Amino acid sequence: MLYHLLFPLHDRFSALNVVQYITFRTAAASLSAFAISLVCGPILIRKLREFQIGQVIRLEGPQSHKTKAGTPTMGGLLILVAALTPTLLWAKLDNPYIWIAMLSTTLFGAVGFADDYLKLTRRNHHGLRPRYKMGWQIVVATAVGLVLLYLAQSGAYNTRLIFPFFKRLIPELGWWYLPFAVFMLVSITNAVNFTDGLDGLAISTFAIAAAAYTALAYVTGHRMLADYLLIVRFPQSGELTVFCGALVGASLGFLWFNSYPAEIFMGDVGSLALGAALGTVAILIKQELLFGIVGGVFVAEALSVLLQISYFKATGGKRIFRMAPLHHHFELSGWSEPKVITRFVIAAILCALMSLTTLKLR
Ligand code: 57M
Repeated sequence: MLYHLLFPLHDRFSALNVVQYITFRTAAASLSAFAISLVCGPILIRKLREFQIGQVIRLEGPQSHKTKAGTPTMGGLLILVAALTPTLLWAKLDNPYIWIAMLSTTLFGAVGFADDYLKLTRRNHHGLRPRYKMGWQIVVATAVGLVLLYLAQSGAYNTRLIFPFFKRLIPELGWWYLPFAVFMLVSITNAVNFTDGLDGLAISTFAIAAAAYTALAYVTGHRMLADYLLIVRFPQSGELTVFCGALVGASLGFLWFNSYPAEIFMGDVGSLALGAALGTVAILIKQELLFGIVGGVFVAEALSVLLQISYFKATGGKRIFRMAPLHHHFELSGWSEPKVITRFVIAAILCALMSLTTLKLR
């Protein structure tokens, strides 16, 4: 919004010229998001405690989690406000990608909010029935996919699939892109959701992935860099750099309070929204499969669940891991919670760096 208000004045006030640069607006969005988090965080925590909106701990979980009962949850509301407000302030609002990213994030967050609300009112960890929770995620993801197909018809998007490392392998999926996009969006969202099981684990690994996508969005939208790196370029996708910058700032701000020992949990309203934000950006900048590297920690967490459940069913009750997702396995192997988190963050940083090197290794 500020771009549309301030840039027209740059003839009279030359300093305002700076608002035309994505880099400036991304930095401003990131800092604004961080500031909003730090100011609003304590207020929200106080309010959540006042209304006793606290986490119900699952009985079958690790014993060490029992002390977390009652921790204020639904902190994802803070993340959403801290990320969307700066995006509305600093991004060009005539860019359809910005609106797709914000709406997808908000609608997945709404599904998570409904789940959190039901858990709180029922005072147990059963929120939305799994079929409804998954069903609504598929409905929202399908809506996003249909909008992308519509944009593809007008040339503002394309339904090709980009493979990391293989610059000439870019098959046209056509209508098949719809189920692919739905699968990607729902899978990434649930992978982030599974990861949110230790203090600061999901938000810190998310911040690292969002930082990588900030760089990827900038390069994808930058004429010279995209051509030099032979990346499928959409001028519109560059503006997503501002949205990603806001996500990074909001994540670091939430991590301020969610770091061990957590004063607040994000809840499903946060984990589903963050997963959708990452998945939507990955799809919009045509770096869908690269998420396998950028979000390597999320992929490992989700795979550990799939392997654990499949093996459990196949062997009539045996387990591969002490407990899934993966972070619980290491917890039950004797690693302290901060040690699990720190080592997962190190892995996330390595994944993000590797993902950026793939731009050149093609
Ligand atoms: C998301 N939610 C946390 C918090 C957070 C199929 C199965 C793998 C599903 C999975 C599951 O239920 N995942 C849901 C994980 C929960 O966190 C809340 O949920 C929100 C995110 N959705 O914001 O509100 C607990 O995680 C801990 N936590 C922290 N710090 C944080 O900053 O300590 C969360 C955030 C919180 C708190 O204890 O209560 C969760 O774990 O439920 N199930 C599991 O993850 C369970 N695994 C399991 O059952 N494994 C089985 C099979 C099914 C694979 C097995 O290994 O055989 C584990 N999680 C828990 N208890 N809590 C184990 C049982």
